[in-house]
Amino acid sequence: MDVTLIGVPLQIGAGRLGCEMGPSALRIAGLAPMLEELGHRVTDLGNIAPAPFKALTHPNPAVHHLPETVAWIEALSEVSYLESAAAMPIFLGGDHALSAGTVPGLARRAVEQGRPLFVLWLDAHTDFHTLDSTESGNLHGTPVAYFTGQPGFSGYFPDLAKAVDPAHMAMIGIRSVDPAERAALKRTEMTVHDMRMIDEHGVAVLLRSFIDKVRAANGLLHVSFDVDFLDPMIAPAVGTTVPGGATFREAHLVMEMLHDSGLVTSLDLVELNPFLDERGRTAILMADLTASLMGRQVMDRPTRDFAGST
Ligand code: 4U7
Ligand code: MN
Ligand code: MN
Ligand code: MN
Repeated sequence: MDVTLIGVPLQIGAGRLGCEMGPSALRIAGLAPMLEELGHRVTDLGNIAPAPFKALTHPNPAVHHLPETVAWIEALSEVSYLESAAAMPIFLGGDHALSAGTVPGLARRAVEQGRPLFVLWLDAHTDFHTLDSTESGNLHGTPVAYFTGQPGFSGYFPDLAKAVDPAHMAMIGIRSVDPAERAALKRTEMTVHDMRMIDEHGVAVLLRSFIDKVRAANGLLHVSFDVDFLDPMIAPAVGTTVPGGATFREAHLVMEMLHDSGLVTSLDLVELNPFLDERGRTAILMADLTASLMGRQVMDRPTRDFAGST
């Protein structure tokens, strides 16, 4: 497969600085050689920069870095639209506000290809705040509300060519939802699998039903992977740690099943804050998980597993 790496040194969407170093850490962890070893052709485009800023203020006084974030979203949606034409883009974040740019560009690409865009959101959080509802004002908590077309972004964030249908999304790993997000999500058809769902059913059951849905619709599948999906014991390099996250094997299984589905067409790796890491272990884990998504496996898979299913 042709893979394009795109560094997004964006950090102002988060509450603490450091995600700017994320793209470097993922590169130093050896992401490109790992993917080449799996037989992919990898092109690293280097880091992108934001569009020029325009002055912009919002009545919610908590909101910060709005003009800068809008400038990143503008640049990113163009890059994701262009780079998804012929290759699989992997966006090396950078905080999660970057998905407010990558996803709308991919949605525009999907329209052109006449296929629906599906989004798998791997995160402790639902990132479903509007500019009005956010209390922290950290815009990495808003991308999903924006790209699914919730009200309140018009005149601030760029107009969407096409909103993502909430019914085409699944969230897995959720364990921190603010009251305003919870209320707004209830009004949508979004599939939200919290950690309890993983505990009760196992992550494979939840993911398989989503994969089946994407396949049945002949959809494109974007995966947005927030480091805090993982348990902080194995992935400390994140500013927004929430205990009780996905284990090492749960996360690898998600990636392995996604690989076998053959449906993933783009990926965000977000929220890595190398300033908070322990000797690069979180960066290396993110690179290893990406390798699993791109085909690395422990043993070759038989066509049928022992339970008889393919
Ligand atoms: B991330 C939060 F209040 N909801 O709005 C907020 F809990 O991209 C967290 O998922 C947002 O890491 C986390 O600040 C955004 C908070
Ligand atoms: Mn997030
Ligand atoms: Mn998160
Ligand atoms: Mn976070």
